[in-house]
Amino acid sequence: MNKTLILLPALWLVACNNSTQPEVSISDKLQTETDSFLTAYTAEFQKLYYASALAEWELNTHIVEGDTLTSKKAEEAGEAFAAFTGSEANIKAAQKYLEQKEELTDLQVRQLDAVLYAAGANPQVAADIVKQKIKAETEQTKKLFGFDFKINGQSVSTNEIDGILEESTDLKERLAAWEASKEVGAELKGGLENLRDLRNKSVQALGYEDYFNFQVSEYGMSTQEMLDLNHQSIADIWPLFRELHTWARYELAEKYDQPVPEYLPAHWLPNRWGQEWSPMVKADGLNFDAALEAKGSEWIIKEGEDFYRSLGYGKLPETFYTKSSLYPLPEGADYKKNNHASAWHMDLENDLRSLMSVEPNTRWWNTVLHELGHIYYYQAYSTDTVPVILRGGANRAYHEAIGTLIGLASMQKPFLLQKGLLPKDVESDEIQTLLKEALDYIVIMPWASGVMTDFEHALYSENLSVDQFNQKWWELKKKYQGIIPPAEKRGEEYCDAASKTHINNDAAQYYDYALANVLLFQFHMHIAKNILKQDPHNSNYYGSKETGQFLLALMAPGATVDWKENLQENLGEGISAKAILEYFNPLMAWLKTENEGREHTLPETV
Ligand code: X8Z
Ligand code: ZN
Repeated sequence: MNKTLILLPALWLVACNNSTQPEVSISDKLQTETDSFLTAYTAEFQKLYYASALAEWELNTHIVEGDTLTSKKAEEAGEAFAAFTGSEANIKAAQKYLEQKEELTDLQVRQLDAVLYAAGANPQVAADIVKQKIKAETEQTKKLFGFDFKINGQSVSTNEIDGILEESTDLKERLAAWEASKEVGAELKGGLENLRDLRNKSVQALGYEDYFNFQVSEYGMSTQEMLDLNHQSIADIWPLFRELHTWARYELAEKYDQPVPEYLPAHWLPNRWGQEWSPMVKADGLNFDAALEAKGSEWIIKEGEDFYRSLGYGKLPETFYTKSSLYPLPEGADYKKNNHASAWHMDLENDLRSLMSVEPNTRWWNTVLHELGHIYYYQAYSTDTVPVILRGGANRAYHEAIGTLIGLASMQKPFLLQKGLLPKDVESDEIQTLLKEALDYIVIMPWASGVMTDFEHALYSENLSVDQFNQKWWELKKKYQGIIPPAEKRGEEYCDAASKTHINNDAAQYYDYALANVLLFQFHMHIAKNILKQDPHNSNYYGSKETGQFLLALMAPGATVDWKENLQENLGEGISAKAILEYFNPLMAWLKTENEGREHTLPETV
């Protein structure tokens, strides 16, 4: 995830009115006053943001059982940031200037809106709730990432669990790994219920309907519009997903030598949440795990940087390498770290870091490129033309799209051949390649736009009862993903939703990934067809400065622009699933033939 402008709160400020000359127009005077307010606000904001990011970084990279000092520091820094951004003085000042927004510049209005949005997460009127929320969030992070996953009493890392789910054909072993991965959810259930209430109450104090609505509002959309957009995207890709689901049931039944199940048992799939299924395709010419293994983890990161540099971007600052936490902890370490990948814009300038546990395999290759996408995005808008408080994506989905786009490009054959990651004489089957891609990029859609989005909407906007958390979760998994629990029922003693990182620490934003997926195919089709003039299924971005410039035009303005306008300007179209459908269109005919005579268990429409 992208750890920027995550609204961590307030000193108060008085805007100074230093201009009284009569020849200055009202508008000039107001603009000057607004600028002084924003300058003073920004300086304090950035200082407190950095302090809070540093403390959060420590909390996420050095988790020691029984240590309370690190979390105390993180809470204090979070409270200082919350107190500043949520202060009544800042809210009043921003509101006062916005009353005369016609007299202000667009950039000033955007910054004042950002001041109010930042206040929304931590309003001083709800100071006690905000304090409790910060504490509860810190506790949840510690529990989530300090959790000791165990299979048959033996501690295992999440990388090891993922390895079993990707590789093992032993259903007993798979079940043990899947069940082990869910234990953490039960532990986090109470915390999630508490956080739901605290998150809702914090934002309601400033007039948002609930926390889901607060997060959606950053897109300039209503809750209903966001739900509609997500449901429409699922409807658009549903016929293809339904074929993939049918294909997967038959394929996996054969692999495990089992009868074909009506729905997919969760432990059959190569991912803890069934969100991406591409490891199911192991065709020669598509598998470069062995090549990556030989190159090693450091090489993957350097090669990732090299890819971005080939597009015309600069070197990463030395501190990226010295301050990031890029690899798994050494065996026997007496502390733990956050096991989910993220990118951090620590000071909203040059202190750029990533938190990962890179191992040399395809999954991490993609994740490295994804995280570097965030890092290069941070660099793109850390310029004089983008005010510090607008250093975010045009929207959050844009931020998620860039790195995943480069991940997609980096898996196409011409690039892999150029890098020597595939042997020169490799035979590859285009349909198998497309199938492998669809098992990630199509399969994630009903998960992200459906299961995650509807669950968090139910949680925050509909106040889902705590004794229905797991029931709701599995109802949505079945409806959208066609996935069922390994055994008859997963009762309310579990909380499988809370086994997903974002449910705990990146709340009510997961549709970002679904929208990113839709957008990135729009970007990709444009790049392949109009810039590279290559087949979108066999393209090579490497070395294309023009592609770099195109992506820079999306990234460099940060949040100083309206995302819908930016999309129109750069692509001449609005957000639409047309591109992703066009890309995967050739696969549909193949799947239909493969699935002929097979029973489809998902309905024709969702
Ligand atoms: O969380 C991530 C990134 C960090 S921003 C690794 N992703 C989602 C996930 O893992 O659930 C990337 C795709 C979906
Ligand atoms: Zn991300």
